[in-house]
Amino acid sequence: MTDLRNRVVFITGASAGIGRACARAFGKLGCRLILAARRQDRLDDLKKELEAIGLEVFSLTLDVRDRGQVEGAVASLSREWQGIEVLVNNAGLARGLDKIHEGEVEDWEEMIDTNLKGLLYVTRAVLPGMVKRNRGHIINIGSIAGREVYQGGVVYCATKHAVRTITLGLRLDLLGTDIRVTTVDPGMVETEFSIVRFRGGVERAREVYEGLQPLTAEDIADAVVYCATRPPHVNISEVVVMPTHQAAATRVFRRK
Ligand code: NDP
Ligand code: 8X3
Repeated sequence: MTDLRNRVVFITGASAGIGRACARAFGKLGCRLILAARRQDRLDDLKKELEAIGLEVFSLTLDVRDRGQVEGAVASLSREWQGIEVLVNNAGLARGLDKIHEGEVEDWEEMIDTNLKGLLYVTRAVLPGMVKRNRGHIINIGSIAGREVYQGGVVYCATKHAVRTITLGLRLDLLGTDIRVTTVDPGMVETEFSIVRFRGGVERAREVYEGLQPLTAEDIADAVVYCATRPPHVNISEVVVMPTHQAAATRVFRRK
């Protein structure tokens, strides 16, 4: 097992859902946590909660779409926070479920800027330090949307296919280093994801999970921590996690 006690774990999108669950799960291992997201109040609450159990937490109010902000934030980390051991590239979102010919270009741009460009900006800022230290682990949160395409989800799926390509490419570019690269690709997880996708449409979001037991954010955090804690010579390349009653993105069994 890799002992991550006192190691620095940097999680993007830590203010909700999978990112927040990862923060708590790595916290249980005694990691030091850099938590990034745009909603500072959420980060403050989580920081307080984790500090109350004795953890060291550094919160970064950060929009991953803003390249300057990302570069500045990583460059200005103080010495004790610089040695990032695990980067969880989790920040991401879907907007809308429209067919391409009816889609909103602004929605496409937001998804591409966040899921693809944002992930690249953060990786570009953090990775040189890992290469220099010849240690580290990048864990990308992909999706089954990176492995299949569904109607109305083309641009979201394209961004997640790109994440998968980046994961595969990173593993090639980092060959010969001791840095590990993993993608964790979930099916349906009940978080704020669908509420964000439908711009606050709580009822529509609820229908997504109706009649089936979706994954929880904690289920995914569990998989992420599993990957991060394997012995250093073991790289879990890909993990696909689905609810038992989901066979594919749009193939689910729902109890009436
Ligand atoms: P949530 O909406 O619950 O959480 C998304 C997180 O991403 C929030 O913390 C949000 O923080 C952050 N975020 C969004 N945009 C930005 C930004 N521009 N800069 C910084 N942080 C940002 O959704 P999930 O937890 O479900 O999603 C996490 C990841 O999991 C995403 O990459 C998603 O694509 C992926 N995923 C989700 C699945 C699901 O069914 N839920 C399935 C497969 C993959 P804030 O708004 O405060 O910035
Ligand atoms: C989120 C899961 O099924 O909406 O990545 O693509 S899905």
